[in-house]
Amino acid sequence: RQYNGVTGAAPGVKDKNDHPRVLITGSLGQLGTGLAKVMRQRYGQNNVIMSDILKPPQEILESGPYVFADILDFKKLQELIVNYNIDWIIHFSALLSAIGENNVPLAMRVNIEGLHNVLELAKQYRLKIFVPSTIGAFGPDSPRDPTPDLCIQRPRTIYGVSKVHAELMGEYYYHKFGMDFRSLRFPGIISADTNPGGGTTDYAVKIFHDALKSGHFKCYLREDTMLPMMFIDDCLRSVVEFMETPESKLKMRTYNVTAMSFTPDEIVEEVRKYVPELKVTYEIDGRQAIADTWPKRFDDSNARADWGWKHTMDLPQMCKAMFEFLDPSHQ
Ligand code: AKB
Repeated sequence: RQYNGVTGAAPGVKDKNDHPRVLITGSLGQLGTGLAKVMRQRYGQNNVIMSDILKPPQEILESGPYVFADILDFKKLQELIVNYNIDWIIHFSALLSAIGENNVPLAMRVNIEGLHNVLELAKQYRLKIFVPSTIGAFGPDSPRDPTPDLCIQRPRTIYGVSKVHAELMGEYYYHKFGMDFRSLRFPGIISADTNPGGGTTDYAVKIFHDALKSGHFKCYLREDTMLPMMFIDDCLRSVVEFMETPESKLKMRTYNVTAMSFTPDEIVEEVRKYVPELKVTYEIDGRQAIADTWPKRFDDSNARADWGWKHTMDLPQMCKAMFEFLDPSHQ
């Protein structure tokens, strides 16, 4: 078995966990397309069903099963779970931190009602369920450097509130009904082949596109704003490894995971190694107030100790991978 350069079967996977049938909601977002690819290589092309409310590009249609699914339509989801004989749900549908603030009623419907639908279905059909959480589930009252798994969580965005709700609801269903709920709190994710949509950490992806397209990076966060980050391959691997970890190893249901922390200043310095003439201007907007309440550094020691989480990419390696993908002439 091999994915993203990692070989070897995960420990302790048997029967339906060996080739689970997986439904991914919100699969056309930043994480879903890549995760479907990784999981299809691992569990079989037709065992991973991508879903979303958008018309997919041709290459997605050709890559394996893709279906329309609105997370707010309980019956439709039920039908998919039965018809495709689903074992696991990966629930990616959500409005992120910045966009959520611009449409709070929609964020509440998608992030909270949508979650209620998948939790109830996971309970009814005894599915294993993964719901990502985020550094945004912490707030100004949380310790920020570093932020441990268990501490005060009083986020100030609807996205953060909905993710604390998801963590608590999932853990409640686990304790009450024995549902196999799992969640990882992700930092900002940096990807080359997909774009983030509406987050506070998006600048760390935008810098690469701006550097290559116009040579002028307009940054909406202050140059000294430190946030935790991770390269997409590490993120996708964390989901697979976490989902395959035997229950007996898990001491918690929600874990922090991270790879690095940096500021706009630090990533600019690294990007200038590839694009020395890069011009940078700072035009601070409302996302600064969000970032100012988030962790600067993330303590993921429990994930490392309990189920062997290990990142592989730091800031220089991540930048190298981004340029290699976006502009092969930089190799
Ligand atoms: C966001 O910025 O909203 C997301 C996140 C850190 O959860 N990327």
